[in-house]
This record gives sequence, C-alpha cells and structure tokens, in this order.
Amino acid sequence: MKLMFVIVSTDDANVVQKALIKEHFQATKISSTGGFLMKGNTTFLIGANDDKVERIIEIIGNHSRQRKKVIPNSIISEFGLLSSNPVEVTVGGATIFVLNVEAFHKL
Ligand code: 2BA
Repeated sequence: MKLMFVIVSTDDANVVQKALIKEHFQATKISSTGGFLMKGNTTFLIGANDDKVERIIEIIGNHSRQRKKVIPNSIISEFGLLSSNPVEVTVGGATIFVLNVEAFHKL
C-alpha cells in the first residue's frame, strides 16, 4: 500500500477531488500553503493499493496539468486606466510524493 501526498493549485482542487471520487478513490483534502510563494494550495492525502498509483497520477495529471492561461493585465497610471493587454501566465501543475505504508488501521 502507498500513501500519496498530492499538492495542486486550489483552482484545480475541486475537479481533482470529483474525478477521484468518481473512480472511488478515497482522499483527504487539506488546505496548505506553498513555502516559497506563501500562497494557498491544496494537498490531498490518498491511501491506495500499489496497483492504483499510476491511475491516480493519471487522473491528477488530466485535471491539473500545467497550462497557459490568458488573463487581462490592466496598466493603470496616475491619469486612470491606460490599457488592458492580456498576458499569458502558467497555471496548474501537481507535485506528487508516493510513500510506502508500513501499516494501515481503521478502528
Ligand atoms: P512547484 O514546484 O510546482 O511547487 C508547487 C507547490 O508544491 C509548492 O509551492 C509547495 O507547496 C509544493 N512543493 C513542491 N516541491 C516540494 C517539495 N520538494 N517538498 C514539499 N512541498 C513541495 P511553493 O513552495 O509556493 O512553490 C511555488 C512555485 O515556486 C514552485 O512550483 C516553483 O515553480 C517555484 N519555486 C519553489 N521554490 C523555489 C525556489 N527555491 N527557487 C525558485 N523557485 C521556486
């Protein structure tokens, strides 16, 4: 058995959670904060049989892969709004740790 720590953007957390539930994978969702950006992200704790790990990674990748997004970027001067140029930013992505589980009890 494995314990997976999966850190995703909070923007992707709900779709990842729904996709895991749809395939009957149990997960615990924890609100977390990235140590570098100090921005909120979401960590899933997932206990799973060894043969399910690849499928779980696939599901997470399908719903949180890094991608480009175009967002409005307004330039504001002392005279007010000057222009609104869309800029491309990278969003999403997942960091996944897979650990061996020595024992698992449900009491
Ligand atoms: P990622 O590498 O995709 O990491 C996203 C989040 O995943 C991290 O948020 C952190 O919460 C978690 N994470 C990543 N690697 C980890 C590890 N080895 N152990 C535990 N948790 C881990 P942040 O720490 O806020 O980092 C956000 C993004 O900033 C990172 O994206 C990376 O692109 C960049 N970054 C992080 N540390 C950096 C550093 N020392 N120098 C330059 N860029 C850094």
